[in-house]
Amino acid sequence: MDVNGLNCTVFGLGKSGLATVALLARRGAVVRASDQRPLAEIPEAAAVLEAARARFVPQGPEAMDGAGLAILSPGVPPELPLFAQARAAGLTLLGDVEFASRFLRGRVLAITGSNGKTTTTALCGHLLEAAGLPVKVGGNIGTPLAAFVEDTREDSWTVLELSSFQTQMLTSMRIHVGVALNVTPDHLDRHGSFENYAAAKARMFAFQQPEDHAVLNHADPVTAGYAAEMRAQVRWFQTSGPLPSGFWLQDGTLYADGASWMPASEIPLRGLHNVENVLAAGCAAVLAGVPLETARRAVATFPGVEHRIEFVRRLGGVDYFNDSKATNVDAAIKALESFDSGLWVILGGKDKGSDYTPLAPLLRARARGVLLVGAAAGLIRSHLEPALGGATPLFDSGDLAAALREAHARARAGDTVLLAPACASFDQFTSYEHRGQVFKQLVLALEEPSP
Ligand code: UMA
Repeated sequence: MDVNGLNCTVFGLGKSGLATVALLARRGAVVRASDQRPLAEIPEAAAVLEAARARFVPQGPEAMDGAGLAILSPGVPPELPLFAQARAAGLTLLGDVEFASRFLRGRVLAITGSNGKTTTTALCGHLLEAAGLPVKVGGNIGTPLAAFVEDTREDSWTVLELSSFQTQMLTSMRIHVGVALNVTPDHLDRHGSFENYAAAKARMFAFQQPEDHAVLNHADPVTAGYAAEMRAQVRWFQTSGPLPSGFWLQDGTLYADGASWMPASEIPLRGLHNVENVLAAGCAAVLAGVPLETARRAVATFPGVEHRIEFVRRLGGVDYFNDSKATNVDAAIKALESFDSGLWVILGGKDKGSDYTPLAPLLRARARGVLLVGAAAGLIRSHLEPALGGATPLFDSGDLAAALREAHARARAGDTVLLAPACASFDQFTSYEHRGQVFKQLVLALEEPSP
């Protein structure tokens, strides 16, 4: 794509926007950079804007005056009226990934889903690397595509985690191997309905060619439904027993097209959902050219991902786990399912329009107590209290420090304290990573209980 001399406006000056500003400048565009916050509140933007000779403009229709192209960060809703007006006036609006993909060389392996996509993305990168394939990993996992797209090569693979905010904005990007893990309610505050959210994710496959592959979870009704519209070749995976072809789990063994691939006991991650992630990653990696045996050995050495059911410490016989990335109800359910009993669960944060009642059966069966934190605490209590009927006590802790003090005082040897908030972090933290870091620091500062 030639943007030399073109007037371009970038909306949102977080990681993606700033990487896009820099990419545009390297490509000779005349750049304006916009944010709903004043520039003074985004200290990390100043140097990038100066290097790109980009002018800051507040968010509004004027930011696009005379522009030939506008690029939106994932967190900037394209449904805002100012973008509808700009589109109606003929301006091209692209999402950050779609825009960066115009500079991409080589092939793309992309992963979407409501849960598990970060682990699966990191694992795919690990498997391709183990096979000696040139690979770069980025997207929603943390490094925007714009930051490294110019380093891609004709013979390289780009492994991308794509959120619904990013897939929603795809208009041409070709994905050679696309993986859809699952689709459960998330981000309904932004997408408006579950149907819109599922459709946003399905766009990942819209520009595939017949020689490309779609790796779909057969056991998830939404991802299974994607097959009907698919132009690419469908490959299935599931943890619930054999399939005519594809990757599946049966009696503790992972199978690849009918042949035994590896025992589930070799997977160094907790939970059935992680077996699902390994099946999806294995299937995708083989399609990218990784030999099965190489994939098997590499799975066993996968270090896992920070903030995903991450073991922090054992203290006084109590295990502490950080699953700050459980930012929705389904992810929290997956975390609860990964432990048998004796749980002290920290729930809460910023609500995203969720129904928390599906957590109740697992809490009733496996938790000794629930510690509520953050802005959503009252709402979560109102959903859980009737559903739990007093079976599991709920404590109003307010914040993470108080929740940990409470859990630390009450937990007995053999118990597990689990941060699995089921909410976004933005009420008390800058990101789920920030929340996870704070949690880990607090856990590491806890002292051995006196005998
Ligand atoms: N902003 C505006 N106008 C708006 C809304 C936001 O100007 O109407 C501004 C904010 O003031 C802020 C900037 O936009 O300055 C933030 O941009 P952003 O929200 O797009 O965040 P980035 O820092 O660019 O990070 C994004 C992803 N964030 C979101 O999608 C919310 C990161 O995923 C991703 O790692 C990064 O791009 C690189 O691709 C995080 C995330 O929470 C982990 N993702 C959601 C999830 O996983 O559930 C989708």
